[in-house]
Amino acid sequence: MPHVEKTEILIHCIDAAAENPKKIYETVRNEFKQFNPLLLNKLEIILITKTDLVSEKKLKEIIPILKKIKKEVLTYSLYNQESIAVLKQKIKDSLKAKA
Ligand SMILES: Nc1nc2c(ncn2[C@@H]2O[C@H](COP(=O)(O)OP(=O)(O)OP(=O)(O)O)[C@@H](O)[C@H]2O)c(=O)[nH]1
Ligand SMILES: [Mg+2]
Repeated sequence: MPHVEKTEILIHCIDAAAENPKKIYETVRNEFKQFNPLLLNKLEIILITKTDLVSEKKLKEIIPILKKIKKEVLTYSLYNQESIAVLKQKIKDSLKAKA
């Protein structure tokens, strides 16, 4: 069984610099659907990545676009320890809630 089918949770990473984040998100979801529609039912966290590489303005544009798709959107940067801690905690909480 492919790893993606075994995993309990999907972290859907979208580059903060993405020009069309909604389209990127939907492209991946469509690939999942074609591969195995059950993947669409899995827990999913949308994660905006590499936030240190974009302006505050860009971040303020991309967050609401993705929040429209899913209420909970997290941000991440390798250079932001707090964002990593929040992500880890969110994964733990989600898995606990699911169990
Ligand atoms: N500036 C910055 N660089 C990052 C960050 N996360 C990963 N990188 C760098 O981006 C490159 C690709 O790392 P990956 O772990 O593949 O990250 P990714 O999110 O899959 O990024 P891409 O492969 O570039 O799409 C490496 O050189 C990482 O060091 C981040 O938050 N900020
Ligand atoms: Mg990569």
